[in-house]
Amino acid sequence: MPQKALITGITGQTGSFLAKQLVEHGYEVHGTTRSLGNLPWRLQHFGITDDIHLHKLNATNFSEITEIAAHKFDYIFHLAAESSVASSLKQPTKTVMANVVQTTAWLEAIKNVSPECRFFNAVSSEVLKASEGPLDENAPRSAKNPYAVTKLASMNMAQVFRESFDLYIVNGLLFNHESELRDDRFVTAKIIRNLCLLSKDPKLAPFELGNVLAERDFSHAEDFARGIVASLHHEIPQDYVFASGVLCSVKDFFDTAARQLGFEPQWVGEGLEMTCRDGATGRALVGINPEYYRPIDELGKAGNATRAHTCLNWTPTVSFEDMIGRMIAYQRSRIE
Ligand code: GDR
Repeated sequence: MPQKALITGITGQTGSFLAKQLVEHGYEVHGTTRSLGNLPWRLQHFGITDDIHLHKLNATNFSEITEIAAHKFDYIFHLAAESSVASSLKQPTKTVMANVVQTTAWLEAIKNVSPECRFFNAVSSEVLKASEGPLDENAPRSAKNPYAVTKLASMNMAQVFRESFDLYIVNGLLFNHESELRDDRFVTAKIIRNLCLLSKDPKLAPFELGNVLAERDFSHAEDFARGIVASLHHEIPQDYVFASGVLCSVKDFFDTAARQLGFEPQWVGEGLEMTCRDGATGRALVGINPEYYRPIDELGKAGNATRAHTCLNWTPTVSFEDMIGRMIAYQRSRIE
């Protein structure tokens, strides 16, 4: 009998990489989606749409969640969420429903109808407090935006269920994870898409970013998907940081991508007056728009994934440059 796995949020970036890996490993893979009408383009990209059992789910409907959990999966990977910090600032109540109420409903459902199921809960580096040095699972907590508040609550809830009801539950403290399948609500995909468009059309006007001095710890989502699978196969359920350990500013990400596309990025000005031109042609590539700034944007958080290295034998394999190269190649293939 193949092992049965359910991925909530299977049509998203990380859900799709996870689905691909589980299909390749011979699992029977199920997934939830808001609408069966929407084409799951990421699953199509991997050519695995026919291998997936899709379940339509209204994520705040507790009885629908219980019905799906009653299929008695061996593993549930709970990734479905409002995952954009910017969107959470615009729609905090919706974010609470998607991230706290939904997660609690899944936890309650597995406790009631499938207590043997191993459950992964996707949490975020946004719940960790910035401080000197890379942050591990024991780093102090902090939540500076609605998204972070909801992820902290969902992590606390998952820990309470693990300890109170003896369930196998893992929280993954995921630092930024990007890929060719990222959508451009997120800064890396926005940069790649716009630079590719600029490189194709010499007359195109520059685009706009927010705080380019913000720093993040970027990895490839495919590497995280591997770690997430491994995290449910350890002998004890515990929480894991997944991260590269390397800090990089949005500006550094932009510069690396621009160079790979043949531009010579040269920045001038400060704060809202910052702009970047191509040194070879003098053409403006990007400017700053305060609309994209966050009210609070914590700087300098890198992750320490030692526990994942030690307990799961997990190491990232896709380098920063290769990740950007893959994003560019994919984006170019879509716009050419
Ligand atoms: P983040 O990702 O909030 O870190 O959450 P995002 O790509 O949205 O922002 C990263 C940094 O870039 C700065 N920034 C901009 N961001 C966006 N979206 N658009 C812009 O134009 C722009 N200009 C500058 C932001 O201020 C920020 O500092 C991601 C998500 O995947 C979460 O779900 C996940 O939990 C965390 O990473 C870890």
